[in-house]
Amino acid sequence: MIPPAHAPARPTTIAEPSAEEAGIRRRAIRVLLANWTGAYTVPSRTLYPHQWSWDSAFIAIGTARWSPRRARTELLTLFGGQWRDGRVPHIVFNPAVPEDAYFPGPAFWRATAPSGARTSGIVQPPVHALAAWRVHLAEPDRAFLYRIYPRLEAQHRFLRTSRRMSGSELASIVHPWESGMDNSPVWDAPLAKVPAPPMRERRRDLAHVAAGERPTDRDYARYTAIAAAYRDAGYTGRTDFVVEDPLFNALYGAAEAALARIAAVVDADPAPHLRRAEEITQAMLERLWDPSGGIFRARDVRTGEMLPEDSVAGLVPLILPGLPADVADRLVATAVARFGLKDGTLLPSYPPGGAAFEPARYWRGPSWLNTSWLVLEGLRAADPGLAPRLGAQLLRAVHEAGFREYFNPFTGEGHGCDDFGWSAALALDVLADPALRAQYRLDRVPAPLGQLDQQRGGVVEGGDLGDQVLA
Ligand code: 2M8
Repeated sequence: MIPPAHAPARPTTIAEPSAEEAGIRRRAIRVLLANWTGAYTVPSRTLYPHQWSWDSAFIAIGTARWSPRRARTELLTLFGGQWRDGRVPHIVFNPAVPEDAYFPGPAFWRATAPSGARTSGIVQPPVHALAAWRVHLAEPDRAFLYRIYPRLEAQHRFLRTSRRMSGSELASIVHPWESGMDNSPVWDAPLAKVPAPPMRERRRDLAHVAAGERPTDRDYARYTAIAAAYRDAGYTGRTDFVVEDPLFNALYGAAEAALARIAAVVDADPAPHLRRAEEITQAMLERLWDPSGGIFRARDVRTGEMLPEDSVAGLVPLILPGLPADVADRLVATAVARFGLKDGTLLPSYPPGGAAFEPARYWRGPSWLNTSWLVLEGLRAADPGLAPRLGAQLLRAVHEAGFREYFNPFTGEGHGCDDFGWSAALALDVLADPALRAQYRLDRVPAPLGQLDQQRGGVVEGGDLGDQVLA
């Protein structure tokens, strides 16, 4: 029967998405469909027209919420660009895209994987085992795990054998691009020592995004110089930039824990993965934990010194398995005090009180969905009451500004490119969790809990968030 036009909206419970949430979901899937190439998803049709390593992992996590088959394909395609030494390059190039669409393209990197794919020669944070496990949870598929497990193991073997540069259990990165947080103020000190002759090549990013929202020319000249030197050394050894980064290593540890789960399904031995996860957590506590600051910091392996600046990367170890409770508590306190976690603002990539803070420039202050999502995942264990607040903020950002690449943490204004892959994907993952949606609904209605049910057509039945979540 068609309801009369004046009929009140059908009451919904939290188990069912509201019209607004269904709209976010529909628009997110539309972005992922538009960025899908047939075998993987580009981060952006304009700014990043190839396959990026950690983007694909985040995109797989969100894609698993509506098409687990595509999510599996996404990851397996990425591993199609894996090198013989196990490294997973940070970009696998699309041969159909012209060389001048992105700099530095395949002609700069001059690297080809055994599969014949043209690739870069550096890596990105190893979030892939975690992604593979989440994809499996969305739709259990042992055959997929059997295929991807040896590839994930090889990826980690590369980090263990080629990137243990300080002698600790931690992996070093040899380029700021390997951190994923390219122009973070944390890299200013080590980068300042890198000689940077002016670039001869033309930057392509500025054709798509305003210069004030991207790294400076000086930073780009340094990125190019470090990458060229690493390439010319045959993609081995150290560069002028060698750093142990807390985000990279937190994901490395969390990924070992995920590998243990995967190993158990594919009849392999989980024990070595569990042991390594513990060793990485231990090494992070010994080398990167700053007890006076209550945050993890990067260490410059060339000088042996901890770097003076910190960033949201220092909070990501909340996802580490076996993190001592007192350390987790300190991290939460830092997230609240210096990153405004409780303020109803987005989680910035760099603390707003820091001297280098810029709310709209790339990794120097804006909020990104992937780092916020990682902190949210960590909060689930460390402070389950705060996790929904962050989830609600993510949803508000994409609802109000669209699936932008990054957001002003105070105003929510969107920056960088539009229709950005992981922003759409991770919003889908957040939407799939009733507890996070419940908080989003509460935040949307500025009224005391008791009044909410009348105002929102019966969304809240008992006035107790816990009841709804269980509904
Ligand atoms: C950004 O990095 C690339 C270089 O890898 C660039 O600026 O051209 C970063 O935000 C990185 O984390 C991300 O993976 C990549 C694609 O989204 O863009």
